[in-house]
Amino acid sequence: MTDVIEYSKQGAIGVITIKNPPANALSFAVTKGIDDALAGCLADDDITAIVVTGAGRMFVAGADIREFSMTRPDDVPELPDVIDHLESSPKPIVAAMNGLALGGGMELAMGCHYRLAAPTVSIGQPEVKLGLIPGAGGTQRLPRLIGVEAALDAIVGGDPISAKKALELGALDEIVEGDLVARAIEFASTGPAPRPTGEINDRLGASDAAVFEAYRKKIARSARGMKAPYVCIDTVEIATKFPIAEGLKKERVLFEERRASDESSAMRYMFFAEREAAKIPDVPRDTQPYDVKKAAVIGSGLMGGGIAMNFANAGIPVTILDISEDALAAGLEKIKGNYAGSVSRGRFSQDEMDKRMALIQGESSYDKLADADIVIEAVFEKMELKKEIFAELDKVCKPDAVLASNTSSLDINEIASATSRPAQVCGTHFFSPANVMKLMENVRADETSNETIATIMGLSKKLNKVGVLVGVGDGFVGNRMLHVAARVADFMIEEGAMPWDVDRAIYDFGFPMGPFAMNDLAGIDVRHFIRQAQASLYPGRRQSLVLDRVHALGRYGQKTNAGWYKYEPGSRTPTPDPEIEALIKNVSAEAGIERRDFTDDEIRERYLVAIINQGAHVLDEGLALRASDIDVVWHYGYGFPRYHGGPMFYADTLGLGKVLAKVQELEKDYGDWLKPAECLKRLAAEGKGFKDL
Ligand code: T1G
Repeated sequence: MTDVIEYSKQGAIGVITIKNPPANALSFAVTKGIDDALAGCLADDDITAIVVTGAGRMFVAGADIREFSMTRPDDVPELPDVIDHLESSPKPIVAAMNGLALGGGMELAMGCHYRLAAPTVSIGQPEVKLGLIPGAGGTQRLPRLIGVEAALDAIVGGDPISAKKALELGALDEIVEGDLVARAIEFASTGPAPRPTGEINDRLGASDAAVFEAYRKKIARSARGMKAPYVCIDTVEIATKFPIAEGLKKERVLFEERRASDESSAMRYMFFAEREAAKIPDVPRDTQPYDVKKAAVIGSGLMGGGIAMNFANAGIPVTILDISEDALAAGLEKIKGNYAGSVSRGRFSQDEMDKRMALIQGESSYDKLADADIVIEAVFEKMELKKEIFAELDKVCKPDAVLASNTSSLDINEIASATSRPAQVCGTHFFSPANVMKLMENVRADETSNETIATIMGLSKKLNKVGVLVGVGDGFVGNRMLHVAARVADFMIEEGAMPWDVDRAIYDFGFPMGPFAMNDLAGIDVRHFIRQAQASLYPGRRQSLVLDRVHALGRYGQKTNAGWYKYEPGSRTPTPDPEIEALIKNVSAEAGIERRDFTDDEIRERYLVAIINQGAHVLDEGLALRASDIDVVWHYGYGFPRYHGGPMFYADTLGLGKVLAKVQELEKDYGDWLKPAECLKRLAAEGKGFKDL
């Protein structure tokens, strides 16, 4: 017995319990402990059968991702070998799956001969979300249990499967209400014959190349830029072509290749980065947050409606306040339309929609907000208007209500000054569309209390968002960086590229869309308004000429069927527009700029380096706690491709010396927009990366 593996004898049944909180990850110690306990059971003539289970809320959440970059000690067997030892045991082995069985955890369960599970269990092979493939038999045994099609869905998609569905598919033998281990012992005591999963071939079906080819086509869009999803398909196909022993060998080779890939190191980094973001060094984990049982949103526009939907989706009653009855009615109608769309797409039932709609109340008078635990203001970006609203909220809301602003860049300290409760004032910057995008930039103002911070960070999780704590500064973190990169994109089209050239290059890097298509979606008028507000912040710097000209034509983007692109009425498909091309060329000529060609690589490099350098400035100014927080912001706020990590991780892979040299080159063209950040210069000089901060 070790401190991570508990062993006990229940009559003639050996019970091996994994106790490695918080996730029962298969660390080196756990892997060795299971193998040693199994060997003990096989050597003990009194033991006729074995039960393997987990302590706590999980069975096993997978191999220990933290150890992937470590060297396995000589006395620790490889996980696939331990699973082979289980499978080839002459004594029957029953997995008593008390909780989540993911990755190596599901592979461990499939090495057992039978699988009994609690009703709350989910199983899955989420390795693909780490840029991996299952590496301990999952691609070879799961198809044998549940068939090729279901196995492809599980392994290529990586999503969990409920116990009920897993039982239907054949991955489980029984769902046990009540005492799971007792039932597993009883089942094992009946002396079932060992049933090696690898020898079950009747569900595999013939190897039909067309099935796999079709699956490769099916994932082309979602797997763009990635390799792991395709290698998952290849390895499941191997299961249909080779006996288990050979298939396992081939799987292992392909797994090691994935584990060594940049794609996987980036995705493993992001797994921990988003968990790290939830940890605020000077806010103890046991800080008591305010209870959020009732919410309110001020403003029933696109953002206010989207924010309100998040609360309803989480089962929290929410009041939307708008002093305009018409705006309120329109806002509620928009929410209803959004939910109806989800119902028509089969995402949830009409009954579920009705439940969520019932949680949303429209009101026009502030006194209805007296019992709200949190109020999120989501009105137009005018400081005076926001201060009036916060002063009113301060009067009507209960003393411990949290008052948050959804502002995308305004000074939360100034907003807080309009209240008598600055400790309970903060920012909660949702990204549009607020009911879809997962990022919440939670803004800590000078006097925001630990309790308020704990409340909004906990609320992010409750709303199924990824919360990142940021400081007060123009654009906070994400937009602070985007604004510079967007200007560099503007300058490049004034110097020779076209919007569709820039968008192609940035799309090919892995973003869901390029900056100009994104601007057409969010609205050129919005960006133009922000630019005007910012003009005083950056005196003397080069300004984008072309944006003003497009805005002056009333081309605001999709909302006007014309922006940087043109759009057929009702269509969201951007089409390059000769009118824009002519306008841009005129702007260049008027500015005396001699246009030149840009390669896609040069466009990508300039755009990304602008993001990276501004991220370094954000760190210098203390607006983000860590470089990895910036990466989380960029993945969840702007779709930075996870297989490149985030801008700061990606910069480290390029080498900061190279990045700094490019920044210094661009500084010649773009002045202070590309002034090298202090931490970038320091790290580059020391031969270090942002990970060393
Ligand atoms: N390895 C190491 N640490 C892990 C871990 C893992 N597999 N899973 C969770 N943790 C830590 C996590 O970092 C956090 O730590 C704490 O546990 C609670 O996690 C051979 C090669 C299981 C759905 O991809 O998806 O098996 O921050 O905050 O929200 O083929 O954790 O408290 O210090 O996320 O309730 C495959 C990864 C691995 C599953 C629970 N398995 N984990 O979510 O808690 S590769 C996975 C998750 C593999 C085999 C291959 C989630 C969860 P800390 P949490 P949660």
